[in-house]
Amino acid sequence: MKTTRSMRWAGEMRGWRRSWLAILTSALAVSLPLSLAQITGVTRAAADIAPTNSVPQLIPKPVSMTVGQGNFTLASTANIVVPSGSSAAMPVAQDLAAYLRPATGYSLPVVTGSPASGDIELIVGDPGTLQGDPDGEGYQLNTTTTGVTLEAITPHGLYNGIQTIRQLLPAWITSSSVQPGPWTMPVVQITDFPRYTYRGLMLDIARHFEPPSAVEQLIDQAAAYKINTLHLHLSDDQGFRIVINGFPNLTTIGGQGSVGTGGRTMDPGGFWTQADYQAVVADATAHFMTVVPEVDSPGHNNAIIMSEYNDTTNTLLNGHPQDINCSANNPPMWDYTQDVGYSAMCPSSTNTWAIYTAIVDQLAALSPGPYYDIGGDEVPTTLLSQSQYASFVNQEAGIVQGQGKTVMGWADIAGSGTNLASPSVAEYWNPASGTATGTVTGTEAVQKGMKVVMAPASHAYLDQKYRHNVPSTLGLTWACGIKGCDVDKFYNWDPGSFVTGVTDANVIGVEGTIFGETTVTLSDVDYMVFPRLLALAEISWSPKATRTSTSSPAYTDFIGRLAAQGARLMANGVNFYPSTEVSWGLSLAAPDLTASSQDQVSGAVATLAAPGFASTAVTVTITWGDGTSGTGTATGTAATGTTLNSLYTVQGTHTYAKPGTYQATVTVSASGATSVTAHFTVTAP
Ligand code: TNX
Repeated sequence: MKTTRSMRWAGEMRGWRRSWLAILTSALAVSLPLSLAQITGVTRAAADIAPTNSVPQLIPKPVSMTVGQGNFTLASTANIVVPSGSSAAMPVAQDLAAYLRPATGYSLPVVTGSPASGDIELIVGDPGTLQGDPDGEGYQLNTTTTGVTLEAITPHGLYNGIQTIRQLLPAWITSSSVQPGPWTMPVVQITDFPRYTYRGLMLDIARHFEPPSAVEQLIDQAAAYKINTLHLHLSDDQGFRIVINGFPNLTTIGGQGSVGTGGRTMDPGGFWTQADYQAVVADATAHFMTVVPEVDSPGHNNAIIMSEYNDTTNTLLNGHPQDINCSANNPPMWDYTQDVGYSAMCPSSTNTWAIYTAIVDQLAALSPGPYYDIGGDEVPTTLLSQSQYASFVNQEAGIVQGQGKTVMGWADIAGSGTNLASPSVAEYWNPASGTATGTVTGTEAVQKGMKVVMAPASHAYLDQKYRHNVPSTLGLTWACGIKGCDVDKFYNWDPGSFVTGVTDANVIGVEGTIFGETTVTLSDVDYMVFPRLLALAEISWSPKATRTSTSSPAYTDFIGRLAAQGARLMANGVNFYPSTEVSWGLSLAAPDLTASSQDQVSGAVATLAAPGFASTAVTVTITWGDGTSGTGTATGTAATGTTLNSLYTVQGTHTYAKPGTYQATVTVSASGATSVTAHFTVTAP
């Protein structure tokens, strides 16, 4: 059976008023204590009169940010400094250096001692500003024209802070190849910490297999937005993806296929060795991300049933493993479609428990995080009665707790008869809100004292289409209907009041889920995940705001900041959907050039990020610094299907009349976007 899822100062001030106010504001900026300037959260202390500094386009939005005058410029001579005796900051200092070296090309040595002018200092200590921080994930970041100081109570806090440093730098800092810079950051003071402890991304490698390398890329992409949990859906009806010692069939048989797409009955499968899993966990840990393993039960496990149904010689089973099968089909059969709700394992079978005990014990041992997820979704009462279902959940919960882990599962596990309580976690996935019928799993969880992760499908399911038939080849429609779920749906809701009775007293966080029925490659996954994950990252990190309509100031502000993230994602090689809700910003990187011996420039002068724009939709003007100017062209690969357009190469041709050093500029404009200009020096020999 298939379950139904159903002003800035407004206008420009007159010149005289502006300069009069500028004098007053700069006087105030000097004399005002920081705390006063911070009262309104994000403020622009004197920034309106310092045209070099606009408000940094950060996601998630920090708790408090004061923008000052002037910039810090990261120079090739900079060090990343950790105070002597503060080894706790060292790994994160190394992370920062590793993030900044490729695009800057600087050596950025990580040293201990005292910072000199131009250095970035990382301190594990108490900056005294993080009282509201729930778990030591916050940080205090101060940049001046001469240095950067990042201080946090824990290394995790520092790690969150270095993600902010990256976003304060130009978009090209995310590039893996050397870019021209200059690497300036505005003078700011940021006090920041998360609203919620759990900020997750769930990836389904069961419906379509993904190799560890793809998952590691996704980890890096998500960590940049302070996501701290990777929930791995390791098994479902169509595939079982991790080796379990003692049950080789689980992967040799259970891992052989994936959901069929594009007219195929079955796509290729695959599985991870335990060493693969450990490497992914280690990579996640290095990104301060916790892995939550999930092997779904007692339903969504046709792959397990198909693997073990005939495993009569396995000494860990009793010779009659057919009794594990409580599915709609007996004997069971493969179904590589998107069907759900037809499989279940029988709670009364000792073989069921031999299999699940091995799975839980081994995955718990391989996973350092606090949670083990038992799944628990979508088992129709035609397969297991509610009491059979509850007895299954209770028995497996005992195994999980016996391994020292906290039970997590889809909120179905809060149903009648299960004896779960705090700190067990129910993940709320129903799209229903308020007091609608479907919200019962949320209120049941609260009645049991369970903690709740909010993932309402209509606002957090990254596998749903953006718009009607967009994209045409990826995504499902059950949660978002024909209209789809674009960025606004992901942003305009509040986790602490979505379900009546499920409040911030219960909610520990938010999770975006990318179920894998239609997504085959990492590129597919990225296209569905980005940019919507950024909305969830902000909802789960930033302070509560009024996010209830597409015209709310919070949404308008978010969309503006999101526009600036496009170039950042592109430079980082992240595929994403260029939502039409966003006026994506253009970004240019123009290195200095040396002309040919004939004083000629011909070919590439800049790289352009223009998300969602055809190369023919941009206009390029180049002033060559010798009193002449001309047009240029943008070349590259156009967007196709679910692949964003490439970064474009901006080309120009010019011959200088005589040798010299010329200060040139390249300007790109496109309809609906703010023009961008980059400066470069041409040496004509
Ligand atoms: C519901 S949400 C499911 C998954 C599907 C997903 C598709 C939940 C707990 N179960 O089995 O893959 O919808 O969007």
